[in-house]
Amino acid sequence: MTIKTISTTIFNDQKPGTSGLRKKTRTFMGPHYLENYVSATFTAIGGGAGKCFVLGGDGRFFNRPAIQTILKMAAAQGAARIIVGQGGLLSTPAASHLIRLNGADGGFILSASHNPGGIDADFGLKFNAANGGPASEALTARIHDATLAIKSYDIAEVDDINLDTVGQTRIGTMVIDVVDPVADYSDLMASLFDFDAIRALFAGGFTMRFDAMHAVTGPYAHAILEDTLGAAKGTVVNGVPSEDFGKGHPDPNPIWAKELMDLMMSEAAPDMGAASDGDGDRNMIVGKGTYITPSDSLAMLAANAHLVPAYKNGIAGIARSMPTSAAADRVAEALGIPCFETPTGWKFFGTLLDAGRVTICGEESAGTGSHHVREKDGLWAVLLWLNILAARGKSVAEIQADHWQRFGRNYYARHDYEAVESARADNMMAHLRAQLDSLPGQRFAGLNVTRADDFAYTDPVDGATSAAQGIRLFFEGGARAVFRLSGTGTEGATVRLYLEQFVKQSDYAAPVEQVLEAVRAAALEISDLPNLTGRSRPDVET
Ligand code: VG1
Ligand code: CO
Repeated sequence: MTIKTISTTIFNDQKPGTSGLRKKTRTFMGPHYLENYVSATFTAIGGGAGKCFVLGGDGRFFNRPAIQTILKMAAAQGAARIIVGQGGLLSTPAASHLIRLNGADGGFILSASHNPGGIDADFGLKFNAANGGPASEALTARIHDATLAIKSYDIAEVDDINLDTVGQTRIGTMVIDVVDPVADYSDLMASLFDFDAIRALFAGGFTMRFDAMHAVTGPYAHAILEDTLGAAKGTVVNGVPSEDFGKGHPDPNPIWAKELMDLMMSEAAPDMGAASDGDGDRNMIVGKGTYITPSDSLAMLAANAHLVPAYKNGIAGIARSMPTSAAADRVAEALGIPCFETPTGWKFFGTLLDAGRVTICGEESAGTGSHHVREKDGLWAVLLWLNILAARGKSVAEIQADHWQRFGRNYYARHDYEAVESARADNMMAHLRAQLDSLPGQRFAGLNVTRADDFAYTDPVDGATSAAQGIRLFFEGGARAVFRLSGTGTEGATVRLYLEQFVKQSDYAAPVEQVLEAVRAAALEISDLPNLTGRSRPDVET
């Protein structure tokens, strides 16, 4: 094996965001771009010599060539072993599991998650640590620093590796194990849930549609839902991963999974609908005629988890990202367990999970997960719902109605203003920050501001601090508005406005838009968003 040292120059834009580095695919395909970032990652972790890594991606365009590059660079580092998903495929939760199962030193996951794929769309690369979870902020900072200091990188000069056959090959002394991407994950799921009860549910006529959105979860859902649990053939749709996700947007929400939503709101609806995202870590849950918001799903799963084998002794605590609704907080209170509020992004849950302080975590963006891996997990959430439905013998809508009766309802919506000129978005955030001290006591759109701050977090386990994580505006009467800028986009800035209103009454029939109208109007007035961004309405409302 010949190792070549290639000289390179730095790129100024390799700062990882909420979840790894995301750029236009053509940027990643440009000379040295991927290589610089991979080399910087090796530098940041003290080199790859003698180490074991997991490697795979969501199957989007450029997945395979990127895997070949990383294999050759790992060989040049002197890595001992790489575990690669067959065909280069691994869902994010499956990669997290493989890291933990094999005691690997970390993993490279090629995905831009919910962002569209294709040569003119997006690509991404995340590095996960030995606990199976996303790189901490300290590690991503070291990677970024290394990207700004790089002068050269090493790569083995060898032929491409066959990724399509399960088995072992080598580059020099580095062992490459091409593994079935589904098998170990599927065993893990079987160890958590009462598969017999779910099998009986399907055998009893329960119907479902799972929309894999042409992304990585297809093979997992086919194997687990249809082949193992006996859901009817055809339950899984769009189940073959495609490089451009069927030209779709693999984001499981009512807008991008519209076909599924339309079916679920029609006469022909099956008992449950579900969808997952590009890399399989997000989920959407829909009942016959009713949508479960991700924030509610987190709360409902936490409230019912004890009905499922893996959580039968109860859960230690719940963590939710700050913009996620407070529905889970009420469950934690009722269970007498702690609830942690973290910044956006799964990396903030890792220390809490590792320390055993929480069992279930979730985000409003359709991510839910538990201590079984260190990532959010789409199919896990679907199986947890199925197990709860089987245990309770109730429908999705009934579980939702029961939950609201017991805990009240956190009406919730997220409004995204996409591809806003960055300077204008920054200006709007600055305008908000400048008012924080003077807002309490003022009245907007009929709502009194009780508190306003810029969310800052101190990790209760390792003491790491993260400032400026989003502007929170609290109003009298249980309303809250949050503003933050997305850290996963690849064009301009995306402003996210999260709206919430807690209601406790006898019925919850009022439409979401109506309940949230006052807090929306107040948030827009305070931020001056329409004027400062030039946008009169959001691009996506979920
Ligand atoms: C978004 C979501 C966040 C999620 C992140 C990665 O981040 O809001 O909750 O953790 O995507 O998810 P942002 O910074 O754009 O708001 V995934 O499934 O796209 O890796
Ligand atoms: Co994802």
